[in-house]
Amino acid sequence: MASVLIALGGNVGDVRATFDKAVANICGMAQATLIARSSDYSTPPWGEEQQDRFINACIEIETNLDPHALLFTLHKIEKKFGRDRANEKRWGPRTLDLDIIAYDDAKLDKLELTLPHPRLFERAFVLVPLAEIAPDRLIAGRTARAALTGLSTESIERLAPLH
Ligand code: A4P
Ligand code: MG
Repeated sequence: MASVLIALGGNVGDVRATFDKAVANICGMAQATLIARSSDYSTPPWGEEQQDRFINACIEIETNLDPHALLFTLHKIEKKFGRDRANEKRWGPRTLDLDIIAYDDAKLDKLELTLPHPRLFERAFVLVPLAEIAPDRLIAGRTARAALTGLSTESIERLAPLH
């Protein structure tokens, strides 16, 4: 079984409800066990600032799927929840974004799949939820806890559980 960290994001529709369903789908479709789930966070839009705030979260799962099969499954789930890659711009609004942050200690450097995620350490919206569930896990030789010391987290807000 591989231990995998996945970042969830979205800013279109009822994102927190989408996350609940997406996590259930990930467990079902990737034959995965949910090991940990962070709180949901309200985060300021990064990259393209003229859009609504995002909701972000992180999960840890265990799965037997290999990294490519897992990515394929995540893309299917994004599509199921209204993601339309053909009609969106980079860093723009979306219903659901599922990024693989780390897959065990795997290293891959392909356009379609880079592991660990190449932009992870620039993004407080990934690191804050990650630090809640895996603060000291070594990813590319660094930890989320240490990486966060260099980033502003001022306008990131932890949301109370829905249920
Ligand atoms: N890809 C390569 N490596 C990976 C990986 N480790 N995990 C490939 C997932 N996908 C990976 O992804 C583009 C391609 O990257 C995929 O086809 C996959 O094969 P994408 O999700 O369509 O690209 P993107 O989302 O437009 O770009 P990017 O750079 O991944 O950015 P984000 O972060 O996903 O951008 N602000 C806040 N606060 N919160 C957010 O969640 N999200 C974005 C979206 C922008 N601003 C945000 C947020
Ligand atoms: Mg993405």
